[in-house]
Amino acid sequence: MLSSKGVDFSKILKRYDVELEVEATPEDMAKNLLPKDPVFRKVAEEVLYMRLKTIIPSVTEALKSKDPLSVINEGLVAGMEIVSKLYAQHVYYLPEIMMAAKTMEMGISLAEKQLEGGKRKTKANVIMHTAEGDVHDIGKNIAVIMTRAAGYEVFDMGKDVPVDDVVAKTVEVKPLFVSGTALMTTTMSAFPRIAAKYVEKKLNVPFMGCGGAVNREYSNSYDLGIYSDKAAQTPLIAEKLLAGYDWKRVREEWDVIVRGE
Ligand code: B12
Repeated sequence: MLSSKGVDFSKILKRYDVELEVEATPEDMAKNLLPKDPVFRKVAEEVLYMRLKTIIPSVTEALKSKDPLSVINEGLVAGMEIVSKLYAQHVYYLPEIMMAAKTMEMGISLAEKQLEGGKRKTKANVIMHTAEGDVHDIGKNIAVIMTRAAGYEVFDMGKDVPVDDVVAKTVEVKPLFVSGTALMTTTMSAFPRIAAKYVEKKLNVPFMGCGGAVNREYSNSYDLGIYSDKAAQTPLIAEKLLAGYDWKRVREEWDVIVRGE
């Protein structure tokens, strides 16, 4: 008869994915990344720990002392950025990303209502979309909110948007610029294809290539292409385009525009 006596269980019954995980807990890893301000910290923690039940009371409380855009940027989006870092370090996995994004979106829709209360005349039209073949829209949705909050009329075309639909919408609404989000190396090639169609149709519209799959070098590699790294940078670039900068000047002065360097 088989006996387990004397068996060293530390060497068996192991899940190899778990073995890849780091020792630290999410709490340890997040300690230095969370905002220092206690109000923003509380909101960021709700996202980080996926607290669907308490996000609404926490955001309601934060909105009493902070403006809605800061609650979005410095609380909700800051929390989501920590989640992305924990994912990259194998502390969090896909279910956590999805739950945290849901928590963030609940908070954003509440804060957004207060933004709309003070809505001014729109500055210009902007088109935003996620690339053809790509369903990753969490970052794009953040960018849409930031850009709307900065006073632009955003036409959110959603995800997996065909190249030709983006071009047709551009002809229709004559935007200040168009942004595309690509999280996959297989979908980012839609961006130079869109830009080439603009050139062909003599549409002088800057095309902002964004999302985890692309970098500044890639987005600057085709005519009309400009780059934005974080959703919160969009209004900074948009202001310059509104002031008359063309795509070449945005590229040249990018560090100053975005980082003040
Ligand atoms: C969540 C997620 C999903 C979710 C998407 C849900 C959704 N509604 O978005 C689901 C489960 C559906 C999914 C599916 C798939 N996924 Co996925 N997914 C992810 C994951 C874990 C997180 C992405 C995310 O939302 N990050 C958080 C947001 C906030 O970040 P972000 O989008 O980059 O946005 C930031 C910036 O890029 C920027 N930004 C974004 N857009 C814009 C726009 C403007 C204007 C500006 C200024 C800035 C900006 O601002 C944001 C922050 O400020 C990543 C891993 C990773 N580390 O990125 C993989 C990842 C992107 N997925 C991947 C893959 C392969 C897939 C699948 C093919 C898996 C499969 N085999 O089925 C499918 C693809 C389906 C498809 N056709 O698109 C790969 C892509 C690999 C590659 N380089 O090509 C990744 C990198 C995972 C990996 N390491 O392999 N996925």
